[in-house]
Amino acid sequence: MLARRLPALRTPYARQASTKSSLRQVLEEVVPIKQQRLKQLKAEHGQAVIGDVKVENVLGGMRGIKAMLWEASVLDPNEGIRFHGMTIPECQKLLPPAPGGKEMTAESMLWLLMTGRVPTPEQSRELSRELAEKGELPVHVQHLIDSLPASLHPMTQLGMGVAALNHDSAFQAGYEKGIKKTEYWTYALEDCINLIARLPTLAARIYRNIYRPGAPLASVDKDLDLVGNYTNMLGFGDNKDLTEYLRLYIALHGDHEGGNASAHTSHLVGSTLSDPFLSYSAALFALAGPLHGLANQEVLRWQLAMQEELGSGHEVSHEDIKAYLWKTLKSGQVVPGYGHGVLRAPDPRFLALQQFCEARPELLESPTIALVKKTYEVAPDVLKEHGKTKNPYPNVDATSGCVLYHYGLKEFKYYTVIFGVSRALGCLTQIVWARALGLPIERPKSLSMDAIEKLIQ
Ligand code: CMX
Repeated sequence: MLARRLPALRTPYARQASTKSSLRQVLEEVVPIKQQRLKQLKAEHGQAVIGDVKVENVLGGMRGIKAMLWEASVLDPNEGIRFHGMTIPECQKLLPPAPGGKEMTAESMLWLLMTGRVPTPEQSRELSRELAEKGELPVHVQHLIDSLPASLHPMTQLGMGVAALNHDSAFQAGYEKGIKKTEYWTYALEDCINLIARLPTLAARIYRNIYRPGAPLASVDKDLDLVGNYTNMLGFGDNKDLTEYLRLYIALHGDHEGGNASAHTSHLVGSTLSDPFLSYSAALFALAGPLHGLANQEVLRWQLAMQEELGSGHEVSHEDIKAYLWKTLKSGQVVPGYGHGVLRAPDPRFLALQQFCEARPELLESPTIALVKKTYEVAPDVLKEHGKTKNPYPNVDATSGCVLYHYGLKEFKYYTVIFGVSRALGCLTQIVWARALGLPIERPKSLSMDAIEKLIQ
């Protein structure tokens, strides 16, 4: 049995603290353990069968095919996401918040995703300091972003900015110099940390240029955490509730296993040894699709149109919302924020964000937040009756935007950019591990209809 043969290697280390102060030092401890574990898995169980492939899987967007190694998180259809085995409530309890705050920080989540260990408050703060020190945007990227028209979608601008950051890629420079395979991950880590550090600065510059042209842009404050700086640069630094909300949102949205379109894209592109900037830039363009990350923008557009037609969430009846849902479905559109490729129950990320609202009476007074809540009370039954979607329950996007809207961040075309800042945590963690574990270039087999029919015969 696998469990008996690999006892030492299978010990979960998620709750063990480490005395090392930097992320790199802890990774230097953890990487050889996982490398050994992978070697053993390959040698002893390389031929074990863990699933089969039906024609419907091939025709159905590869749903259900177990085809990728992704260490940081695993998604259970009913229970939702676990990060190195930890649920969202466990992360909320155990991951250190920013000084003076209550919600886990992006740095704490990044530390957990990368190392599998819960950081101490000092480790998390040390990482905040490192990110803040590396947070300034190179001048050529500032010029590039400033030259773009405000009418260009913020996600296009973000993807372009991230790609242009590869000008300073340590991985690319190292590869050209001929670094050894065993060293790849350390160069990838340097790029990933630089990218995570610069994403808020880049994302805030895009926001300022499009929505607040001419407004001053705060510089990175070395004493703030990543999200504290991001909110500050967006011009909302005085709003402690919004900062806390964004900390929670960015941490819990940081990873959702590997098969989703953006995560899979960054992994695929990274597998060609394209550097982390180019790999994540590609992921952002997958995130920009309305069936994936753009859904948070679409949810708010849809909710506001409903509010315009039916009235505030406090006044509208369940019957009216039902009729509105049917109108959407009958016009051939999807109900944004509902359904999921893997989940078959309400998304625990949605529930955690709803709990954030429940704890703040002023949020419950918001007509839009009330409408989201009332929609949740009727939409699953309508979707069940409609009978198409395999998951009639809300995903995280059903609620994420309405809180931003309430706090005054009303430009919903920008919301996917915030998702993009968040998802870097998981995608870039995977890039570091893919290089540390020496994972090969991805190359699944495709088939024509002729070839499939021949196989069936
Ligand atoms: N409203 C109406 N119809 C829906 C639906 C929804 N919310 N969700 C799924 N369906 C339909 C699908 O369009 C599909 O119809 P067809 O057979 O006519 O093509 C059918 O139900 C079966 O789809 P499924 O297997 O349940 O769902 P998929 O895995 O194919 O797609 C997802 C998953 C998320 C793209 C889909 O549920 C959807 O479009 N939801 C709305 C958009 C959304 O909220 N996206 C955000 C997801 C979270 C994220 O990735 O960030």
